[in-house]
Amino acid sequence: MAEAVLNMQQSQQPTVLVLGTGVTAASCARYFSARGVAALFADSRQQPPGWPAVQSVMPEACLLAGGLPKFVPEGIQTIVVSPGLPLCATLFDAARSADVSVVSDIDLFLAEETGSVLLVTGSNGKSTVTALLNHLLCAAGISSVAGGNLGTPALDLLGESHDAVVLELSSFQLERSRLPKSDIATVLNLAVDHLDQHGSLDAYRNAKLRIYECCELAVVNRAEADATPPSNANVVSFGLESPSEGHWGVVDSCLVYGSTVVMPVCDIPLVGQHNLQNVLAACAMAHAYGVTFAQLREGVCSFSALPHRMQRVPTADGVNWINDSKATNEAAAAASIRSTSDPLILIAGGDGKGSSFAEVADALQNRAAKALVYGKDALALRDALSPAVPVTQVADLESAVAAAYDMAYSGATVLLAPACASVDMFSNYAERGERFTRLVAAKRVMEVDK
Ligand code: UMA
Ligand code: ADP
Repeated sequence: MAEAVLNMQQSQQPTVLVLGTGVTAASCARYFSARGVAALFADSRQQPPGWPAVQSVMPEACLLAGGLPKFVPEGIQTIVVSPGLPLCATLFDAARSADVSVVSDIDLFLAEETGSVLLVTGSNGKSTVTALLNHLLCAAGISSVAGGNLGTPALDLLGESHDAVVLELSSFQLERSRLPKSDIATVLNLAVDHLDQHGSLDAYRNAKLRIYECCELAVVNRAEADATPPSNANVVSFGLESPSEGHWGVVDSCLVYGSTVVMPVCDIPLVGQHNLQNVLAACAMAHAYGVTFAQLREGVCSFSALPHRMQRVPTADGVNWINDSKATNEAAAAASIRSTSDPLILIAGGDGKGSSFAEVADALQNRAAKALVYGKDALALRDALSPAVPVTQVADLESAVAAAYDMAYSGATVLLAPACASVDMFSNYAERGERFTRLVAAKRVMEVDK
């Protein structure tokens, strides 16, 4: 139970309780203060790091810190749940009995958004597809904005003028939302992730599939038998093989829509088969929205990969150093490993979120590869990968880069694809990727000095 109420200055009785004090909570603070509604905030931590940012928007707001309430505080009519905190059954039961609505920031957003809504979820490729789709729409002259799990919280997009909005949604945002209504929605793929929080693959899948419950058009990956929409949904599919008319695929190294050739695969400026799937998904959604084939071609060719996704780190040593810090689960790392060539040195490590790393081991089978592992789940990684390749356990990312530098020679690839979250040693994947890039750059300076 919450121990402290900080700031007793609030003059207006709060009618909204926001659970969490992170980026989502700050966007809620902006949303409610713009509407003259007072909110109360709660966080399980004694001194939540995001509270000052929330307070700067709503200086009079109160915080219940050090625990989440088990009962609905007096006067509260709505509870907004942030994606990152555990679902509190006792509070939600109490809310139901008291007729208090429990919503997500996505519910609040969708209730007010007047433009077209395109939703993207999946285990991997969400950010790439969200950014690419937004780029395709903008390049075709459609005023579009993007956000959600990718950067800008959904509520902060409401103020911006636009015709379409592309939202990346996580399983947590979908699980906490009531009715994720949209014009076009996709589940890109399903792989093992976040088992530590969802409890089972079924629960994780069910959360993701909610995106199809109320969409006008479902864009479906033909290779994902477990990610199908309801039988009455309108469907456009994509896949890496030849498609039937009205669907997306690949024929003779060209990206096609039915029997229409849209562009050669070699013109796509993104690395790997996984990115080809991402391009197909984004094209399927943009085309369904009205973007022409010529506009799609132009848009795809002018798109640059997001940072920390298969990003080359320039060096003079002839070694191909790649920062794929955003590969935060085993399926992502496996996809990246498969898009590199031998000889390969893989750097992996961090918090494995309960995964077995079997897919990473599978991707390394029969490769001229070695692995360097570090972090919270280094032992589990070592045990899983050592039947496939020689594995060396090191203390941290710095030691991993130093060891890779000693092992690698011209023509080799060193791939940071951690297959893990970064939270055991870094604030986030971006900090991890930046550290890697800096460490590699420092080695380059040593090389020049030699
Ligand atoms: N926390 C507590 N106690 C609380 C509340 C939160 O300990 O009472 C901790 C949790 O460990 C959690 C962290 O605080 O991990 C942040 O939780 P939050 O709900 O306040 O998160 P926000 O800052 O609002 O950011 C969230 C998304 N974060 C998560 O879902 C963990 C951001 O996605 C998203 O950009 C933002 O909303 C805007 O929509 C980040 C992410 O890592 C990038 N997402 C995961 C992923 O992509 O795999 C799902
Ligand atoms: P997300 O937002 O879902 O984490 P990103 O677009 O940021 O997805 O990509 C994260 C990582 O996932 C990439 O660095 C790559 O390793 C992997 N990845 C990207 N797209 C796919 C895909 N379609 N299938 C499998 N893995 C992918």
